[in-house]
Amino acid sequence: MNIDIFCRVIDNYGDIGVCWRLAKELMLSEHSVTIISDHLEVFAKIFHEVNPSKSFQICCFKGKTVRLYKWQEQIENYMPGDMVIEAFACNIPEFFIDRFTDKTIWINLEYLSAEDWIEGCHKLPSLQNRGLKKFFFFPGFTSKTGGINFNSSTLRLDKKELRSHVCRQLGLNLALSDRFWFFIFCYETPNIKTLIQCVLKHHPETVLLLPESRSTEYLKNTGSLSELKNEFPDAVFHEYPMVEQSEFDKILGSTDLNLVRGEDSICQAMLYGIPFIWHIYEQDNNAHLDKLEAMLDKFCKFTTDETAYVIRNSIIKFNEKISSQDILCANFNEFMLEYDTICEAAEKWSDYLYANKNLSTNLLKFYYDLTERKF
Ligand code: TRH
Repeated sequence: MNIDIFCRVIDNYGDIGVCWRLAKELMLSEHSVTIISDHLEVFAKIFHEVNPSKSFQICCFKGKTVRLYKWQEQIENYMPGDMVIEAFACNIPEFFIDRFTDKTIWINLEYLSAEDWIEGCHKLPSLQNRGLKKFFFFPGFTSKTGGINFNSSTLRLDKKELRSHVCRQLGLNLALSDRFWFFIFCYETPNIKTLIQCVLKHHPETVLLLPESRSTEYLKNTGSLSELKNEFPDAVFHEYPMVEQSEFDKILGSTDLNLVRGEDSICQAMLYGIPFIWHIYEQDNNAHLDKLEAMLDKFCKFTTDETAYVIRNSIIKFNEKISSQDILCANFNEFMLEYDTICEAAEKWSDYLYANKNLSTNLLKFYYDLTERKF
């Protein structure tokens, strides 16, 4: 089947990150994918084959090809695919809609949420001009949603092997494999430093993986990084440039703790079954806090009330703008003390998410159900 994915980059890497991950999974299921995006520079950071100066190109990934157009208001002779995915209500160009046939399935891929209301809206059609229908598709955490966006080939690889691979890729000494590993990719907040201090009190020889990112810049610009290096001389603070998304996934899977941010990185972190702290992307009217609470409600069902309390306190407090550093420190300390129990909960949560199948599988099933073809 031919599938088109339209994506506008609002900010950061998550918009194109979600689309690229979905595209890869669809490509590996033998479908022919075209991505149309307005910000190829951002795409090139997570997929190095992309040449941002080209308006059209064909790129290769694991022996499959993907067609890539720079977003434009006209693409001569381009006919829409069988399924057209409009990511995050990005408003696909009129000329393109004009070429839809009565067989075109138009999907509005929404943002991920753990809130219950999405189950009621998932798969609903919304009527458009000319009698066309656009179907809402919501990634989510239950079987009544579109599931989580993940690549079946990269997840659940053996952690030891991943660690050796990451050591080679990032130029880390293999002897560091036995230490506690902490990956940090979040937004700007003083709470990062407090969390690092707490982790390092428990594991002074931690390897901290610090990708080129807003959080690493923040740690450097505020002087926190040099202070931490002085305070914890046995820790390894490893800064490195951004890597391709498939390598990013392997790094997440090789650690003992992930501090991650937008919907794409948090999903991968959860699927590895490793303890995580979610620094959620901030939205107007604190809408993000409802999303965070909703996710915690679901995740915490996989552990005892005591551990749930510790997890909630640590993650919610991390996301508060003005947090007392003493309280945060006490919460993170509890988190580290409960670490083994949190690992068990994270593993169960990951198993549960896997059982709901991934976004690509659920989307294809929806397409085939709609068009009454066999899956
Ligand atoms: O980058 P994010 O903060 O993205 C977003 C956007 O702001 C978006 O508008 C918003 O809707 C969304 O968050 C919730 O965080 P996210 O989603 O985690 O995406 C990061 C992507 O960057 C992810 O696909 C992984 C990728 N990445 C790499 O491929 N290599 C790297 O080295 C790093 C650090 C990230």
